[in-house]
Amino acid sequence: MAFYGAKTISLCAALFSISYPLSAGGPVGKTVKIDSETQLSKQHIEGVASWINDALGPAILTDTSRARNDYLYQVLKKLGVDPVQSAVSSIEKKPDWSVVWDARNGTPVSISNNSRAPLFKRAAPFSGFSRALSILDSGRAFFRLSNPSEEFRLVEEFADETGQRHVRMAQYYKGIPLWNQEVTFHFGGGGNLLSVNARYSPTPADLNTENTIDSLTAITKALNELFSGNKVSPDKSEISAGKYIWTDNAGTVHLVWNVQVKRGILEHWIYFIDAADGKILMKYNSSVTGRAHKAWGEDLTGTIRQIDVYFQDTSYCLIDATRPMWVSSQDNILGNPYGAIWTVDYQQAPYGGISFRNIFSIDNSWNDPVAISAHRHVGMGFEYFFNTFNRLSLDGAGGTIRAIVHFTGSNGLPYDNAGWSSSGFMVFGDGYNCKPFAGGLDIVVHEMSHGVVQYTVNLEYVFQSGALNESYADIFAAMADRDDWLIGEDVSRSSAFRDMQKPSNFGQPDHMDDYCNYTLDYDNGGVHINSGIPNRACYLIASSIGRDKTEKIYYRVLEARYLNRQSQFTDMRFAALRSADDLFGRNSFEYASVKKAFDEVGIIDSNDPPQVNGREYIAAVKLDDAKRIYLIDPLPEGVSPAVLSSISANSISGKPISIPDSRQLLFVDNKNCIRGVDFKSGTERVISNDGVWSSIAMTSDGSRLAATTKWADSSIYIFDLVNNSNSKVYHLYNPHAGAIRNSVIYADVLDWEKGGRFLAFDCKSKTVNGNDTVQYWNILFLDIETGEIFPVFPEPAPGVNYMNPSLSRTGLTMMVFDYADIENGIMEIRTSDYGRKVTGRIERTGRTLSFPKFSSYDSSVLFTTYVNGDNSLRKIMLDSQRLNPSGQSIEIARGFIHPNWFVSDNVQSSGSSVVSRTRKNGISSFSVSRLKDGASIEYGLSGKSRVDLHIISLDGRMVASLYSGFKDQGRHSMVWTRRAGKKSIANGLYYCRLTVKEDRKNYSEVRPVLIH
Ligand SMILES: [Ca+2]
Ligand SMILES: [Ca+2]
Ligand SMILES: [Zn+2]
Repeated sequence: MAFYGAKTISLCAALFSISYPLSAGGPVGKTVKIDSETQLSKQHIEGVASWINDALGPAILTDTSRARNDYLYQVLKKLGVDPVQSAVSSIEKKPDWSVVWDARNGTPVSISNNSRAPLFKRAAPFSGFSRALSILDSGRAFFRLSNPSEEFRLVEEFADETGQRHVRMAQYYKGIPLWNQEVTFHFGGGGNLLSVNARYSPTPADLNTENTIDSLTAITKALNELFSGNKVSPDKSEISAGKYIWTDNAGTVHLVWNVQVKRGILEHWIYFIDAADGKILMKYNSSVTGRAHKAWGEDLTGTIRQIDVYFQDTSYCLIDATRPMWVSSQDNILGNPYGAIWTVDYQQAPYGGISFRNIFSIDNSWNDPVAISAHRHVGMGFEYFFNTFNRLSLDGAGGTIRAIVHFTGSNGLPYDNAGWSSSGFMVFGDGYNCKPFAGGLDIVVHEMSHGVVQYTVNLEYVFQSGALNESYADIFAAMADRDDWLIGEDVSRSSAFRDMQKPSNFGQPDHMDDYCNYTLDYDNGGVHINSGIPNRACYLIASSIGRDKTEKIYYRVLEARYLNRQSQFTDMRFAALRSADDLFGRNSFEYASVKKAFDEVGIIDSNDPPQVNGREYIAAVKLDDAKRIYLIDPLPEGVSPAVLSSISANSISGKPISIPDSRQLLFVDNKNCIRGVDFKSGTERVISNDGVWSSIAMTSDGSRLAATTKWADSSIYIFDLVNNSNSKVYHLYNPHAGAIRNSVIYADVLDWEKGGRFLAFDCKSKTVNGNDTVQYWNILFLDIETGEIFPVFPEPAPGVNYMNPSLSRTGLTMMVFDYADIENGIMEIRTSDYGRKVTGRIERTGRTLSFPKFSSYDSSVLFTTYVNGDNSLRKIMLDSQRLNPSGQSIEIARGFIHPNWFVSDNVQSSGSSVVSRTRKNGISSFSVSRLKDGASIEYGLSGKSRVDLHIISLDGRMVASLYSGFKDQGRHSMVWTRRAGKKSIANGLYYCRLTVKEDRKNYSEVRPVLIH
């Protein structure tokens, strides 16, 4: 048997010679390159690029995800300068914990345990405060504190009804309080730490607390400023001063005099005056000038309701400042409140633009029932999400919820609808065909839920993903307004808008067989129509397991991000099942109920992975003498491995294979040439016969190929296959502050971020440690638009190596990589979400580099490890955060290395896609022409059928039924005028929908019609 990498393990040998003698055979090592200063010329690169372009054909360029790059750029920029980089190494020791950091000062603001906390039946007596102090003390470096027990004082400690114990502490330094700096610990009944939330400062050790101005000087400063040019004397004012350590918005601490001046009943000025030089650092009129009040007013049902309003200056307005998200000190409450529920008035202003004003009352009497209903219903919606899911506001972060009432439609009439704006507010019209929309709790929660969806999985508002967005809005609407499954029953002048129990009551399909394949110009592809199908699935689940469990399953899908922006109905099935699995287990009745419900509406398990035609396969290099590439079926009952390449792959390189799309596989052969294998035809060809290449990676749109050479040339070569003259050599450098800039020796593994602008790579670098020159591996990002290089991790400590990065396939800021800490003998696969600055651990790999790769949907990781003298190709499922595993790894095959996932429809898959279902249409013709106050309609039928003709508003509500009944084969026509129905329809654009039922299947077509 030939052991893989016999010549290539010198790094490994070097790595492990410190703590591990390298055993015979040995694990896969890192690339060793020829020591050479050789560099290819730009001219040469352009030549290669044009060969590749010829060989591959034009780039597909369908990917529009470049927009993400700005975000990624910001993330990377921050990584480069952020003091919280050290987070990675601290939390690496505790992979069960997630930490969110204060970007200003590098302190943790949230620490939470990812694993389920053990349950304790009875609370054991313990002091949460001393436990909290000892945790702070044992993690001084992590918390950035020097002497926690002197720096924190207890504010309150209490146990709640579940037995959890909560400890709130205030921060001090040398006995001086830090202004509003707090840390709160939460313990389970057994004393186990559950979570921590905090806003505090690192110990301000550099702060000079001596030689300050005295309090009188500070007070004089404040009064001079406040009363300058003012006739009112300070005599009537209440004045106090106290010494604090105050943190400004940039996170810098100052020793200050906090001077407070109360003047009259409306002013309470707070000054922060630098105790060193008397400078006024900040001042504001505290919220004492305004106060939350209760008020009463009549709502749209004629009932007197209690609401929460806000008093400031001389009047009251509809700002609810009583919610737990309310921010106590803010300076523009009437203009832009934080953490409020804020109802404002559009005043029926002309359509277009957003102009609104506060709804005021001088004497706290209220006489606008629309505003009262809106304010109250938004409050109830807030409570629904907060009490049911502990969700703080729509964005989950306490953002103000804005509702605009008395909105105007584009036809100049009162808006006959309600809406959510992606800018983060809701509008409610007073209605024309309908009653004022704010009067429906389900309508209000429907719009709020669009906000919750936007701030979580942000489903794109077209076709199936849009229908899922609509469905989610209806689902929470029906959960908050829990007495029925109707939507809009309190607003509609007939019965309702939609019925989740029986969607067909309002012209919606309730089974995939009746799915309406509308084009984008009709209701964004039927988002308000086809939502009937997932709506009914939800209803069926709830009728089996109850609403309480159902809403938890649906909310977890959002919270765990089990859907993507373009998720389809089948993905909703997978997501709901996954969520039910998390909450109740795979063998539970709840799981089975979810499955049954989706089956019943025809959203079936198609065996197709979501969003892509085809299945996931693996291509890997077989570790025999020939080292050819094989196709491996990851399914347990799948086909056995089959040869893909006739030529040996370059197994010395860290990444010899790149599969940008389902068309073909590129690889570097053992002569350092680039070759391609076409999946469809099976043909193999030479793409570059240069004989110099080592690792390759192509962008998913096929527009760029990155490569390294066999030389230690400190370079990455980018072939731009769209614009050849942009092909370039990037000379690598070390971006860490204080590092030797030209200390990068060579790069090995390459991987593109989904958008194709940023390339992650690992590189061998050198550093000086005392008298020794030490070599180590690190992971960096190259921005190919600017040539800038960003670090992902802090400069590795001695003995630490970051290697073999693989990035998220779906556009998350996720990376999976090999981590080797030689000093401490740790070798493991780790994950990092460098956007959120959290890390996880996948698996310890003993002494093996694993070359991990995300699967096509980031749901699992593929890697190799060295087991019993052979390389085991393994797969491990990830949890919802994609940070930690959700189970044990399983072996897929033996004797393979360098695995790569890809999706192909090349091999026959066992199911058919739900969305691609084809069917014949019973409608042979359909035309609608406009008449004054109506329309003339003509249509043809290919057989005797049941026919429904409806007028539908732009958002899919049926506003008039023109005909329902059977019609014979042939042509039919009718004239309809709007006065013919019982109720009138406002001027505007509508759709005429013709639905034909044949063989128990509905076929629908729509035509626009202007009614005027
Ligand atoms: Ca109701
Ligand atoms: Ca309802
Ligand atoms: Zn909606």
